[in-house]
Amino acid sequence: MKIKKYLSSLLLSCFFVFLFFVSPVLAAEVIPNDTFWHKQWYLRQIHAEEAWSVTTGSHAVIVATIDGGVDIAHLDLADNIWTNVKEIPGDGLDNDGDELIDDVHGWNFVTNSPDVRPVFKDKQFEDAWSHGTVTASLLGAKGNNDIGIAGVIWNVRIMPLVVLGAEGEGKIVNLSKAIRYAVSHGAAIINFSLVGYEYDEALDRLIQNTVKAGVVVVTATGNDEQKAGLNIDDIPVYPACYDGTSNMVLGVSGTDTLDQKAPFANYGKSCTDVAAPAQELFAARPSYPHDRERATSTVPGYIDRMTGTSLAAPLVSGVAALIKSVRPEWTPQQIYRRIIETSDPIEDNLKPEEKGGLGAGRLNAGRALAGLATGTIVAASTSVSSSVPSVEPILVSSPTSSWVIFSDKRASSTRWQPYGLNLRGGIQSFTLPDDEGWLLWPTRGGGHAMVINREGRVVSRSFPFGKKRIGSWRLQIDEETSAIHVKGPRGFRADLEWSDGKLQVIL
Ligand SMILES: [Ca+2]
Ligand SMILES: [Ca+2]
Ligand SMILES: [Ca+2]
Repeated sequence: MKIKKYLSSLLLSCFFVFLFFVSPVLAAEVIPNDTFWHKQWYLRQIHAEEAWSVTTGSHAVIVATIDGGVDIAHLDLADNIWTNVKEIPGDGLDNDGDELIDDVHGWNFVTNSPDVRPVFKDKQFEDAWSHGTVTASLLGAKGNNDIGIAGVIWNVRIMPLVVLGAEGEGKIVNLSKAIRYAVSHGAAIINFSLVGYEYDEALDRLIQNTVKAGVVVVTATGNDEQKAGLNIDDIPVYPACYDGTSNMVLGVSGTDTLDQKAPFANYGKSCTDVAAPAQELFAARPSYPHDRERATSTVPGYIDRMTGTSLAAPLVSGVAALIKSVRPEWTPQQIYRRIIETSDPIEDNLKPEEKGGLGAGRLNAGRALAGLATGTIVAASTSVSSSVPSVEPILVSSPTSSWVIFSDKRASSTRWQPYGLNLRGGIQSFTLPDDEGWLLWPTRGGGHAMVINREGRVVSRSFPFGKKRIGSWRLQIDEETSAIHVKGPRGFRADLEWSDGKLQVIL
């Protein structure tokens, strides 16, 4: 009897190994479907695809961008913009009692208004107009949404705090107000893509206290085109050099496509901790045209060949936010250390006078996130009878996603995300009889059951009980009756069989 044979051999070969995710077996990669992914060389440079196999972020993490105005309605940003839920929009009242009226999506400290969108002054200040949108998008443009670009973190809440006006300049008093706002409204990370050259004792103290309160502070080291980058050991820049007695802020210098120092990037041993791509980056810009000529000469809402350490800082902030989304309890110093220690050394690429001046090296998101998954790897081990013993599927499940890695120790690996990025809960697996492969079964929510063969190919997918299957589902083998049972919510029960290359419900 076919079912009987199948089930008994299934019993013999079914074997689970539970491993805690200590270090990744493979460098799994996630490639997003965003239109301009091919232009995002800088994300490949920092190994973002490997980081995304651990996490693509969480809306629990709030990152304040203390910067210029942000186009919060941009299709690639809108989903990731922070909302102050304690404030009722447009009622002319200060509902949350922070003395700011209608601060629903951050605050504009330049105009003292809730409108955080950038204002265009004239062509000369076009970079200032796009600055806040560019940095926010590099950090946290919605990833894998078929639109535009992917940010370093795909899911996050960006709190736009505007301190730079239409000419790209701002006042320290507003910077301080913005920092206090970020802390009191729950930001875990502050990104500064700005520098000043004047030391301010009160601001120094405020930043020290901000970091002591558990907020990560990431800041660019700045640019100087005339002098091919200043040595900030000689001419300190702030906030990058508000390090106090321990390393309180993460100073970020800039690199190019060849992991050399970007020509304009400031550098220096004392205040630079790490470097990240800063030259010729593709990013989002405000999606509304400021004039007709410009609107027809660029890709609407996006801009290419952006340059400056302002771009490097949000890449680092994005990685800090990815870490924070899987390790919310980590202190700023733990996160700094992680980013510094996992960066790729680039000393060999530096000129003699630059050596030691770009911190520990170029940001590596993949290494920074490696081993930080909060889920477990469930390895569906091959049995001794496997015809291809070097190949096995590894099921990875974390609170934010689940996927299958197909490992071939002889060569490369294949990877699927068969259940969608947002599946919560685990996957059960069963070895099929006669070396046919594995049956993978999502234990919660929707998603199809899937069969993969020994060569790692998907041979069958099905929704045995409909796509809207919800709740907790389990496959169980009944040893007495040799039947495979499905148990679902509210007492649902059914039996399954694998025959003719298909998973079928036995009616
Ligand atoms: Ca308010
Ligand atoms: Ca996108
Ligand atoms: Ca530092």
